[in-house]
Amino acid sequence: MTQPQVLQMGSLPDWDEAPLREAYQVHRYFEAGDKAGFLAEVGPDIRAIATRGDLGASAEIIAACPALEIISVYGVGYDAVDLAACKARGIAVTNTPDVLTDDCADLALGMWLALSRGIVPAEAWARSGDWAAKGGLPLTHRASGKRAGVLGLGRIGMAVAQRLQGFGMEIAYSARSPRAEAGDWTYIADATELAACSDVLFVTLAATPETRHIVNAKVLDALGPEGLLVNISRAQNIDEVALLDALEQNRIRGAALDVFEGEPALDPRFTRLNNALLQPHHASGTYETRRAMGQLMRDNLAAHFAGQPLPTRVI
Ligand code: 8YV
Repeated sequence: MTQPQVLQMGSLPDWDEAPLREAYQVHRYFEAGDKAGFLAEVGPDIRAIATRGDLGASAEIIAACPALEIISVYGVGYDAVDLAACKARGIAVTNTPDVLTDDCADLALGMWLALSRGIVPAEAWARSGDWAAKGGLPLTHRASGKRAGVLGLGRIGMAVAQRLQGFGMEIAYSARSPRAEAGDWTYIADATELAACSDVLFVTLAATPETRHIVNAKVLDALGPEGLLVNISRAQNIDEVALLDALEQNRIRGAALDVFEGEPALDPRFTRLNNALLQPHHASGTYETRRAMGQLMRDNLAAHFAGQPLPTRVI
């Protein structure tokens, strides 16, 4: 039997590459020099796209694959997949939720603690000899026992909030509607009002056209000069220019960011800031989680071609 043809959008760990190539005839889009020529040649036979959360699949790529049946995303975020194009043609889309929740929440908490307590500059202080030469590190700010706002109480937001409870935080959250599981946490639907009630604002929203730039200058000013911002979701949830302005003008105290517009290239303004903690989009980047993500991405493809229900279907 001929193997289904799969378009692979980006590199994957070896432990996913090998089984993918064993089960399918894989065409590696990311290695093609002439992308348009490559798509014109292989596109008509493609039945599945294996892609990553950060790469997705554009309307143009989907259109170049007229026999496409499924897009399997290695990642929980599917904002880079043109869902309208998929819906119009009945193409299934799957993602990898749950398996990465704990790692994303762990990193969010780690970034918050590192930012509040200046752990990265403190390490440099100890290592560089500044400690011996200049004395103790300038004082930092307490992290625990303050007010946290969780913007988007989905799976990851919930895991962040649960961890924050252990730090004695007063927790408020936004979501489409109040969540029964939120217990005594305060529901504040509006992002500006949530920021005004927060010492630290965690952005844990899935990116949609409605959430684009939801964290804007007004929200940042509501967070205020003592406030911290942590983003482990998607860059487009924040107006990055407004954030850079706020950080440069010390209108908020600091930001810890795992995601950037145009990543992996960063706006050079970020690299000049000493009140920002910058991370290379690695919230899900552990061996344990990445193995589970790869397995789930492949399980979705396998279920599709076996005519079985898809384990984690988006549409
Ligand atoms: C990426 C992510 O998929 O899950 C998501 O939505 O953004 C990440 O897990 C990962 O970096 C692989 O590209």
